[in-house]
Amino acid sequence: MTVVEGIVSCIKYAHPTSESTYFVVGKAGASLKISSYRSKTELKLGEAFSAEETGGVLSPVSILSNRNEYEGMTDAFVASSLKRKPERSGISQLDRITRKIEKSLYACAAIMAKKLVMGAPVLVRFHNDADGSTGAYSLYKSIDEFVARPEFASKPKIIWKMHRSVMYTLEDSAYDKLMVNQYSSTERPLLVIIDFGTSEESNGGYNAIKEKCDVIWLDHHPIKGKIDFVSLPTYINPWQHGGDSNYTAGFLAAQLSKFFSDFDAAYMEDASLIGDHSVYARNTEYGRDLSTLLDLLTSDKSAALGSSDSNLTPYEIDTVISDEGKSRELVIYANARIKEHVDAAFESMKRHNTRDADIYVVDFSKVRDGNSSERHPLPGRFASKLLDYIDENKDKPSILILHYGKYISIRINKSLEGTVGLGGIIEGMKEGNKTSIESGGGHETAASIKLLDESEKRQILNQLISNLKEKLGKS
Ligand SMILES: [Mn+2]
Repeated sequence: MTVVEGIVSCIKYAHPTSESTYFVVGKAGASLKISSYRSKTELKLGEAFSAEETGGVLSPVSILSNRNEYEGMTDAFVASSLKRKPERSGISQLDRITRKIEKSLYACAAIMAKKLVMGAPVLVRFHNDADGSTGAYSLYKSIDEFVARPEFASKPKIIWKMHRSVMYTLEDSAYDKLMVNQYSSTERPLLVIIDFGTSEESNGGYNAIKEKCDVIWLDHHPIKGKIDFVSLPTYINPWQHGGDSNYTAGFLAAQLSKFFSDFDAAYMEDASLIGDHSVYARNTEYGRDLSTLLDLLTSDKSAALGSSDSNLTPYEIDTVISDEGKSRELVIYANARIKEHVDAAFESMKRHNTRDADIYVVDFSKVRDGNSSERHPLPGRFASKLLDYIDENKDKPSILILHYGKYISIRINKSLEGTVGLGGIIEGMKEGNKTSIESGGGHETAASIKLLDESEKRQILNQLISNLKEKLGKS
């Protein structure tokens, strides 16, 4: 039997048949001790107590009055255990932006660390591509080292959720509320969003979740329209600091991760930049393979892990990349599949000539034909790769329009970014086609349109092509 003194910082409510779990911030000598227990009697949130503990079960003895002491100890622990400056990546154009945002990043790290210490639920949603998943992975690895400190007798709960759309919807917020409602905590729960959601379509979800959670939002998509959360001090986007989409969200999350520990995120930074076709990508072989592997894992987990559960956690990513043999096999498999799809696309694509560029149109249902039950490569990710193949050995740059069901992906050679103004074209089309376009947006060289249904796809495609032709001139 030992004596425990501390405050109840979070309670995970029980199912009818089991007991609640109490997260306790207490003391071990002069230092902080973070633990979780069950209890013989009910404890109140925020209450300081003294209890006898046997085998993880508390028998409270008395209620104490020193609850503020633990708050002070927590803040001191967070301040002393976080790093003040992230290790530089060595890519000077990106490090220049990082210097401008590192105060905000530190503030985010401090918020997150406090939630972890106080046992408040933390939910991380990351985009299902190489970029989003590298961000989640860097954060996972670095926090894993952070919570390996002796102060953490119990590990805090982080819920990792791979996100399959580019919006944070009302349904997403409803799910997240259900998750965090299993807990009651002195610190508000935290939602971290990586690599998606900067669009007006996310306003509803954000406004619903902000009542319940603090939000840290790391993105690198251009900011268009009236977005309710971009002025949050915890919303960080390189576009607000003289950068652009080439400073990827996975790279951004890797910089955040560096405040928590010495975890070396360089490979993840590389894979993130390569995955999102950043002009600052260091084209290393390992980074390329890692990006290919993450593309596969985030689009078709069953191929790698044989699991039908569609969520992918950084823990599972870690299992795969720690297995060198398996990783190598999967990279070969992924590259072979991409090559097959590229060959099929070259056979079926149509070309429109303009003065400044060639526009290619690909119907992905013809490319995917015959292996439609498999998810890799996903049409959007594939479109980016296909453009690289098309642009190989060509003197004129290309634009690719790839459509699949209700989705239209547009990929533009970087040299045409200023000429085309893709964001403006899509905004105009959304405005003029409110009854057929559900949503649209993205980066200036990689964006997409989602239709309400396929009935007007032909007209929308023609409109898109003629809008592009107008910018590119007659051939
Ligand atoms: Mn991205």
